Amino acid sequence: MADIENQIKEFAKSIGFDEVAITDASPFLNDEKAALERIRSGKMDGLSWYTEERVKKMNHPEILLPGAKSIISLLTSYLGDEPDSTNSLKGKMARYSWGDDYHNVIKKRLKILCEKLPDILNTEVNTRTFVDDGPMNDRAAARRSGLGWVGKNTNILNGKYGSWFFLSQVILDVDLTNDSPLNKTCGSCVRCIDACPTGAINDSYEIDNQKCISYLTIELKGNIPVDLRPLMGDWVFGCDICQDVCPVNRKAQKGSSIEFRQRPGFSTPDLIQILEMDQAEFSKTYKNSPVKRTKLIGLKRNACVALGNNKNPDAVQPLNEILMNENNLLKSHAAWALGQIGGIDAVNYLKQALENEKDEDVLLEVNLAIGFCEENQNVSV
Ligand code: B12
Ligand code: SF4
Ligand code: SF4
Repeated sequence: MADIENQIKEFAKSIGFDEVAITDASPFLNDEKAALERIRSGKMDGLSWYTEERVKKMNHPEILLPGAKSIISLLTSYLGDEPDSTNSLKGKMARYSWGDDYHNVIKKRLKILCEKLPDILNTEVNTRTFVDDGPMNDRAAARRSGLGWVGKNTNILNGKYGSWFFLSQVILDVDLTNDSPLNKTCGSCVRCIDACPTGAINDSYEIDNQKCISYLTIELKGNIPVDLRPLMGDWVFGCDICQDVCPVNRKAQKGSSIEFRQRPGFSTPDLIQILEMDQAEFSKTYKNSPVKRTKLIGLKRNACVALGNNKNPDAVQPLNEILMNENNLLKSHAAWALGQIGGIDAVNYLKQALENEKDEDVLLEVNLAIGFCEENQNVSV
C-alpha cells in the first residue's frame, strides 16, 4: 500500500506541489474547540463569514465529502526573489501577493491530481478540493498529516520551506496510509510576539484578528481604527513581519512555482501611483493577482495610511487631491495622513477642507489632524 501513497506524492510533486503528506478524515475536534473559543472571545471579530456553523463544517471532513476517508495535504511554496529596494514614497506588500493568484494556479493542479487518482488507486474515487476557498481547516489538516507544526504566530512551519507557503487539500473517499504529526513546538522563542507591531499575537498560539495588519489591509472594508494606523508602518497589502523574524524561515528553501515570482514593482509599490490610479489601471495591474481582493478603494486607503506613517512631504499635494476629490472613506484617511506629515502646506490644506467639507465624519478627522499638528509639530494654525 505504501507504494500507492508514494505514487500519489511523486505525481503531486511532478505537477508543482512542493511537499505532500496524508492524514485520515476524522474530525479535528481540538481545532474545532480552539476555533470556537477564538470566536467566543471576540478574536475572530470582523470576519462575518467566520461563524460557528462554518467552524463545525471546516473541522468535519465527513460533512464536506460524504464517505470521506483520507486527506492529501499539499504545500506550495511561494518563496522566490528578495524584495525590491524601498523608500518613503513606497509601500510594502506581503510576499504571497507578489505573483499570480494562488487560488487559480493551485486549483488547476488539484484538478490534475484528482484526475490521476483513479489510475494510481485502480478504483473509482470521489474527491473534494480546497485551496483557501471554502469551509475547510487548511492548517489542521497540515498539522495532523505532519506537513508542518504550528508556530506561535499560528502559521504552519515546515523544516524545509519555513512558513512561506500555501496550503491545499484533496479529501477523498478511499482509505490511505497516514503520515504522523510532528512532535515540534516553538519552545521558548517569542520573536514573532515581540516583533508584531500591533500586539496581535499572544503566547497561547492565538491571533487577535482585528489587530492583525493582514486583516486591516485586506479584509476590513471601512475605516481603519485611528489608534492602529500609526502601528501599520508601510504595509499596504498583508503583513510578513511575524514570518520575517521567525528563525525557522532563515534557511527556507525557494519554491518551484514560477507563477509566484514577483511581478515588477509588486513587493514595494509606488504609493503616489496608487493614489492616482483609476479603476481601469487597477484592474489591469492586478488582474489575476491576490491584491485585487482589497479593491481599488481599499488599496488607496492603505496607501494613505502608509504615506502618513512614512512622513515624506512630497506626499502632501497628492494626499490633498484625495482630500478634495475622493469619497468620504478616502478623505478621512488622507486627512489623517496630512496630519501625520504636518508642515505649513499640510495644515493649510486641512484648513481649506474645514471650510469646504460637509460630511461630519470627515470633518472630525480633519479637526483631529489639525489638533495633532498643533500638539506634535508646533505648527501655528
Ligand atoms: C481567517 C484567516 C486569516 C485571518 C485570521 C488569521 C488567524 N490566525 O486565524 C487573517 C486575515 C488575519 C489572516 C492572515 C494571514 N493569513 Co490567513 N487564513 C485564514 C483562513 C481562511 C482560516 C484560518 C482560521 O481558521 N483561523 C481561525 C483560528 C481559530 O485558527 P488558527 O489560528 O489557524 O489556529 C488553529 C491551530 O493553530 C490550532 N490551535 C489553536 N490553538 C492552538 C494552540 C496550540 C498550542 C496548538 C499546537 C494548536 C492550536 O487550532 C486552530 C484551528 O485549527 C485560512 C484558510 C483556511 N480555510 O483554513 C487562511 C490561512 C491560515 N492564511 C494563510 C496566510 C498565508 C496568511 C498570512 C500569512 C497572509 C499575509 N502575509 O498577510 C497572514 C498571517 C497572519 C497570521 N500570523 O496568522 C495561510 C497560512 C499558511 C501557513 N503557512 O500556515 C492559510 C492556511 C491559507 C492557505 N490555504 O494557504 N488569515
Ligand atoms: S501578520 Fe503582522 S500584524 Fe498580523 S500577527 Fe503577524 S506581525 Fe502581527
Ligand atoms: S518566531 Fe519563534 S515563536 Fe514565532 S513562530 Fe517562529 S519559532 Fe515560533
